[in-house]
Amino acid sequence: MQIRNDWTREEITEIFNKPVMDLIYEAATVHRQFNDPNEVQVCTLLSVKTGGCSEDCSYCPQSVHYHTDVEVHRLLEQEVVMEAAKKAKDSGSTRFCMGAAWSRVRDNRDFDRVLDMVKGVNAMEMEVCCTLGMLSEEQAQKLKDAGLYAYNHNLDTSEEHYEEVITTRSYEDRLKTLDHVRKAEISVCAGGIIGLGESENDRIGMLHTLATLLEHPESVPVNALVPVAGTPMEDQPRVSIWEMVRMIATARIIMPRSMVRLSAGREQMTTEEQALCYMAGANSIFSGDKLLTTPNSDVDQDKEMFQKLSIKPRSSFKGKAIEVEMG
Ligand code: SAM
Ligand code: DTB
Ligand code: SF4
Repeated sequence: MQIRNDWTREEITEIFNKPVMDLIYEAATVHRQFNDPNEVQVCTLLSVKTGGCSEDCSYCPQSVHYHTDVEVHRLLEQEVVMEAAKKAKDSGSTRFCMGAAWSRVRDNRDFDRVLDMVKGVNAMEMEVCCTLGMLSEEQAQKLKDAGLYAYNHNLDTSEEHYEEVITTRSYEDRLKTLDHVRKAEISVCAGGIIGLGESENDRIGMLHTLATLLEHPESVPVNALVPVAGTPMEDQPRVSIWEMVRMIATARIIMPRSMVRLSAGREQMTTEEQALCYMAGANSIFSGDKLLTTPNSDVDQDKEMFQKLSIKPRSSFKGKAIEVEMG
């Protein structure tokens, strides 16, 4: 099977709408052609700058536009970040992702400090990832030079549904940042959220945009909305396991080599529900009791789950981007 980036919307719709058993079977079949189905990568998130963000993403507890319980915190000190990274590594994480509640990166001292954090984590031999908002080509290059392995920037939803969710920046802006990341030869992490009041057609639209990028993102996070009190999305109904399975399985079939990350929303899921997601091709998770600001499954719970399912944690630096670099 070939990697394709010429998927049509109709083809993706047909896959997405298959009977669940056929869909999982097909996704699981593709998954084992490209990946070890018993391996899942464990990643850790750290919010290095929390709250007070000027964007109005209506799912996000860190936006200044909404009143939530999140406490604003300026950029963390280097030592605090290094300590958290060491702890993550010791507990088995192979990727460490630093998130900042910034709309965009600015060329200031805080950015220089983030570059130092990237250098520090890179020296610990973990895949170092950042998610800092919009980025210019020059800023992407600076991050690359500091040793950044991956950059996360989500499309969040379909182009059509986008303005129902965010009004302060455009879909085009998001795609531009992804382009800057790609040009700097940083591994791309881009996915979205389900449960934002979008239709199935919107979910298919987002997957279509991701799978028809010139190169697929090496990592595709699928988040289930974590509804947070005070945000406009606080009363959204919880997404069902079958909605997650459909997203993950379709992403796996159309982007066979990408890491598909079962991201936000995992805390509410049973081991059985998660097993369906791994069967459908999810092969990466965030572990640790906090995502950025919301609760998540803790490391011990996940270790127990891995044991039950005989899943091995995937080791670091096995992705395509690095193989290409070293080859
Ligand atoms: N400020 C940067 C940005 O938006 O690109 C980086 C941090 S932002 C919190 C990273 C991603 O987290 C968002 O793009 C969104 O997909 C996800 N996210 C934020 N709040 C969420 C929530 N309540 N539920 C699920 N995912 C969420
Ligand atoms: C992604 O797609 N999901 C992670 C990571 N990228 C940065 C973030 C989820 C955040 C959930 C809400 C919170 O904890 O604040
Ligand atoms: Fe800001 Fe990112 Fe939250 Fe949007 S998702 S409000 S850009 S922190």
